[in-house]
Amino acid sequence: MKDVISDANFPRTKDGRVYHLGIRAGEVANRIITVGSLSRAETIASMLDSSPESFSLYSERGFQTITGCYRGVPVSIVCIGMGAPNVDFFIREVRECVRGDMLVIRLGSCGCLTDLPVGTLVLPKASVSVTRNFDFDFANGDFWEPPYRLSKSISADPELHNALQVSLNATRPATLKKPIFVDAVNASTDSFYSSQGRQTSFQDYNSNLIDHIKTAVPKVTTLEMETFFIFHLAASWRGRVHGSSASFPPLTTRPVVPTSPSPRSAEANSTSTEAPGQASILHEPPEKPMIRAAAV
Ligand code: R1P
Repeated sequence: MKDVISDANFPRTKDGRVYHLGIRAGEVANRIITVGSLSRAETIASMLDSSPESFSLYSERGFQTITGCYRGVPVSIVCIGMGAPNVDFFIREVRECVRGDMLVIRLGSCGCLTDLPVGTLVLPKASVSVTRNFDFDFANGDFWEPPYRLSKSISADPELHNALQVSLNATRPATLKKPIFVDAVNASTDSFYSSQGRQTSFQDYNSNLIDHIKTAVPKVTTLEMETFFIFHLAASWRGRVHGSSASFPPLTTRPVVPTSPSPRSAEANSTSTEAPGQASILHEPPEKPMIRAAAV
């Protein structure tokens, strides 16, 4: 982005545009639906009033902001892509472009850790985060550090959560027979792979992670990558940012987590390309309990 004013704390262009979303005051509404994919943003935007004409901006950094009115009420749809860093750009930069309260609802997809039917709409009342512990020695194994950390839980904004539930119940087409589930806690992860328990070619020490999350977090139901970070920032900003979330489990009711043999076990057993000692390096020590059980 050109012509950035050199304010290291909060860079903007000379005409007042925030650095990553590319918008400025007047181009984003206080009521925001955030999504991860452009097609989802466009589908929702197609429901906006035809007049006044919507504003739309796709930033150099890949954030799409569409602002218009729904039944006369100003609303924005912001496509942020995935993960905590993008949530951080989104919440902080929009916060600098609006006055008064800022209401954020995430509409996204998720994995489901229970036997809820695929297509159930889940509105989590709280979320924890699951993050990779960078102090754990992933190359050699580590008896002293846990490979993942679970945070304490943080609640959705209760008023927005209730309003969303009431509104969805009132407006859901009768043909949609799947329930809306609200007695749920979400877990947001910092990786789609390691901290969601997927077994890949990397040594992630995560074969018992899903079971650990289910044991440590009462009512944990969904697994995705943004909700916790929205709830956390909303709660941090002196009560003027309100966050809620609704997710659909799109494909499976439970992530597939093979227990054995894992790809790296197979790798360890294949001696042809191993350096001396590599098999023992690949030996996985018993995983210690993750550091903190989440209190929900
Ligand atoms: C990973 O594939 C993405 O899908 C889920 C996760 O939170 C992550 O963003 O949500 P969305 O479909 O809403 O992006």
